[in-house]
Amino acid sequence: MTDSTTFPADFLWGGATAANQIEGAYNEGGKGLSIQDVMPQGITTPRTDGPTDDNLKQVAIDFYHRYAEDIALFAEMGFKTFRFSIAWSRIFPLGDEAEPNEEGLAFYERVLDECEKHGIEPLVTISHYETPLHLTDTYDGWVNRELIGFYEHYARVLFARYGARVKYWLTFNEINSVLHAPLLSGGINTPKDQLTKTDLYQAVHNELVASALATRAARELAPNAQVGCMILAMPVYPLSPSPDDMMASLTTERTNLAFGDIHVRGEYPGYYLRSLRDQGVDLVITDDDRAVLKENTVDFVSLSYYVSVAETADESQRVVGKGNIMGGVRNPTLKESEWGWQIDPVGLRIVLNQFWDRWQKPLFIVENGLGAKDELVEIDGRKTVIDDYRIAYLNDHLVQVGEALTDGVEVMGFTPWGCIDLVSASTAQMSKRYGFIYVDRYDDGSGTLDRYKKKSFDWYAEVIESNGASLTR
Ligand code: BGP
Repeated sequence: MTDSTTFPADFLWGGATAANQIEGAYNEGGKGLSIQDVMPQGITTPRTDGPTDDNLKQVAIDFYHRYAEDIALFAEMGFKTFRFSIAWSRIFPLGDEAEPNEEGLAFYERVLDECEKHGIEPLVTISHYETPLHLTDTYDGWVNRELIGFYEHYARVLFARYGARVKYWLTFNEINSVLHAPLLSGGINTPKDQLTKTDLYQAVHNELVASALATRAARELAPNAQVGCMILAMPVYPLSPSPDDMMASLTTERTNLAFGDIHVRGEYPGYYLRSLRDQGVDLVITDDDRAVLKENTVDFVSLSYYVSVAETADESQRVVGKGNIMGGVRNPTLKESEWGWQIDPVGLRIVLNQFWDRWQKPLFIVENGLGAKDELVEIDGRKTVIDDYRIAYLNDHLVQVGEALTDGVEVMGFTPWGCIDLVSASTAQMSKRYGFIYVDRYDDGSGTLDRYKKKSFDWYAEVIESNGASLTR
């Protein structure tokens, strides 16, 4: 039991998704292709030339046609907020057009109607791993400065159209992941092993400037909006107490923290500039860029959290494990999921405290959860999944959120990832399930797409209803 006052009364309980992983309808409604249409196996294989039939995301869970039913189920759980992304290529099929696609804009209007009907506050990601393919093929994605203008134009269209209805916006999903997954995160066509460090860090810079320009546009077009950055959070522990291991863990951790530092403080930290110099990276940064970054910092910091990692300066001890987009050195004290992601609830408290101490900005946990294999069973004539493992995972992480709140950290809300089963980002599987709602679809593309409530559905409804008081310590 947490104290009934642990979670603030306006805590935003909800769930999170991304367009490419739920919508399907990849070529309907005037939508253009995105990078996801050439990544049928996620980041596990090189991209294809064009769309292929083995790509589960072409149909995904058919949210494009079933959004009303799904949002009603979220409302039944008591969601206060729902995180979804807008598919850039639904609004600008190529990405570089002047005029948006009205059918795409109308679709998200209908999604917002359903949210409003149920009193659910939308939380919108502007770019979640779905760069229009044309921008990748023609411009090499974010390596090219021209993307800044295309993105700003896209963001302006969104703020003008939805600004009065959407309060919470995230500019780029897991912006720091571009260092590790350049195509997925930065729409960069040049294969990672051929990409120069200068091009990679120029892409990072271009995204950061675009994020600041979107923040400026929101202030102008949607004055009630709050704009947040989104960081893939991954605390890094020294593998041993040696100072060299501590320094190595700090250096690795700073590759993530830099993104928050720049979004919150509006300038490049000294350690980041040093690391660029050490790598021989020479960036094009204009005076205008510097001013834009400085003047348009974020209102809040959002984060995904799944795993912590370890780090060591001793090469002979570097046993690298798996993890969210980027892995790290395995921590021998932790257990791991079926996909090898190490499970560390206390790490969430650590990262929340660290971010709060560092930035003093409200924090929003917009992803967390356990990807696991589920078995659909029939109990009393009703199909369900007894997902006690998922309940335990989320319970333990939420208890740590409660601890962080008690530590004085300001946390705005919690939207666990894949509140309804969806296609995984890294491996593009259906069998890696996160949801409270089971979707009848399988890795071979078969399935009825019917929805079933898992045991965790009722559990989460009770957590929300009791504002966290029902959690088990
Ligand atoms: C994050 C992404 C999500 C999501 C999640 C789980 O990196 O923002 O899009 O999918 O991780 O990862 P996966 O789907 O690979 O299990």
